[in-house]
Amino acid sequence: MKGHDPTGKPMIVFAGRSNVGKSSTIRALTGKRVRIGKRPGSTRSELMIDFGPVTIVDIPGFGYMAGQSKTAIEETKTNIVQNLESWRGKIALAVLIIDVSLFRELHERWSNRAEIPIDVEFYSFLSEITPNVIVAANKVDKVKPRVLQEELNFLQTELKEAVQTKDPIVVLTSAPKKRGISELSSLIDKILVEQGLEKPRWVVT
Ligand SMILES: Nc1nc2c(ncn2[C@@H]2O[C@H](COP(=O)(O)OP(=O)(O)OP(=O)(O)O)[C@@H](O)[C@H]2O)c(=O)[nH]1
Ligand SMILES: [Mg+2]
Repeated sequence: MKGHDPTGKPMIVFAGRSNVGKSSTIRALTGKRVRIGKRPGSTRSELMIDFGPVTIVDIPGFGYMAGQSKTAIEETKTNIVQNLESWRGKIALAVLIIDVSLFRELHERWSNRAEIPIDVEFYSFLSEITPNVIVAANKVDKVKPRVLQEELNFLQTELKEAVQTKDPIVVLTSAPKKRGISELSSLIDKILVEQGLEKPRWVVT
């Protein structure tokens, strides 16, 4: 099934670093028992989920994966980028999942090495593929409430700096606790309707 969409329906792609909760978020939205794992690299190739009027695509995480060599990790990333490019015309929207409890720490680590943080790089890339990108700042349950606003501001500032032509759409989520999931599904629906597309039946509304 890799890289091949059997349905031809509009795609909603879920992308993000390994272990941020892409599969968990899809499960919370759709009730489909997609594979979830404790270790990064649980989803090894694109999974196409036929979901009513749309195809939901669970994309493998990029970045670190347990038990994988650096070369293999690089190859996975190249593969993801190529697949997304080849689906360009079919993607109705992209959901970028970010682990908000780790974002600042990872961001600082990459910036200190004079590299573009991978979450931000991917946000720019997805924004080139589609004008419709939603960022789900997931694992919000792991962030201390008193620093949450600060972390969110930091994330929004970094995203805005990366793609200056529009304000980022960010929704705070916790997939296992189902927090923010109905907000996320409403945002997705809004974007689908704007494009004249049909809304799927989410399990959480
Ligand atoms: N605390 C907390 N844990 C979460 C949240 N979302 C996912 N997890 C946990 O994070 C781990 C990874 O979840 P997955 O949904 O498999 O993540 P993924 O992004 O699909 O991972 P890969 O397929 O490996 O790239 C699992 O142990 C989940 O239970 C969240 O919002 N809060
Ligand atoms: Mg996964």
